[in-house]
Amino acid sequence: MTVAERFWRDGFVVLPGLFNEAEIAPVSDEVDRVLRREVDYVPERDIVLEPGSARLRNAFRLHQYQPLFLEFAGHPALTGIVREILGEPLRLYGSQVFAKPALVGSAVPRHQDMPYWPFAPYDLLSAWIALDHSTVANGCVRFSVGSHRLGLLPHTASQVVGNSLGMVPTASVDALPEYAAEITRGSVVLHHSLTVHRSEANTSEQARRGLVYVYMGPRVELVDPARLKGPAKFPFV
Ligand SMILES: O=C(O)CCC(=O)C(=O)O
Repeated sequence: MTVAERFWRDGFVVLPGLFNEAEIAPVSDEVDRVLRREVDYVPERDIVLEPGSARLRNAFRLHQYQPLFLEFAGHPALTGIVREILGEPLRLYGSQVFAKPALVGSAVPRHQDMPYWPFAPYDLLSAWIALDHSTVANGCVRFSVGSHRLGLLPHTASQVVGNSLGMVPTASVDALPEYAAEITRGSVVLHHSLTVHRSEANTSEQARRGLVYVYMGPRVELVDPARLKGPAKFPFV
């Protein structure tokens, strides 16, 4: 079964060791500079802190501010597989860090990504790139297997800073198995825009940084510009 076939069967697919250390290190080091507030190119509106902490939880739209992040989004090892899944031309919608710092990293409520996004149709996917080994202990992302087939599900305000939407409890999702994606640094998980996922708090001593790129398939159009945060620029990758 091909990677694309597994993606469409389960709604996600793990790509173990997609990037080696030499490939991941420059972008990982730059993420660290963002997290340590050593760079001034990320505007405050694109930064979210962990509740009650000075540690960063999220940094959004990084490819719009630092060319390194845009360049890495076009890495052929990744875009080659994303093209097989979504087709081409491929455009980049988003880039963000889910930092999940040691001890204070907060949980991400169960959600689909699509309710956040002003596009149609649903041909978008996220590439979650592990910058640390990601384990159950430090709050790896968990995917409801096959949930992308359930269509758009009801969401409501979550009260979680950085993740404003959470899914309304839904029996059809509860009935599905959940896969905890324990992956090593440099590995990637691709998930569909309708795949239900979540992560638990990081109570461990190990950080769990994830860099996420969102890719748009060829048919995707902006249908609700008022809901777009940032410019309506979606670079080809
Ligand atoms: O990194 C996490 O814990 C959550 C990731 C997520 O929600 C996403 O990539 O859409």
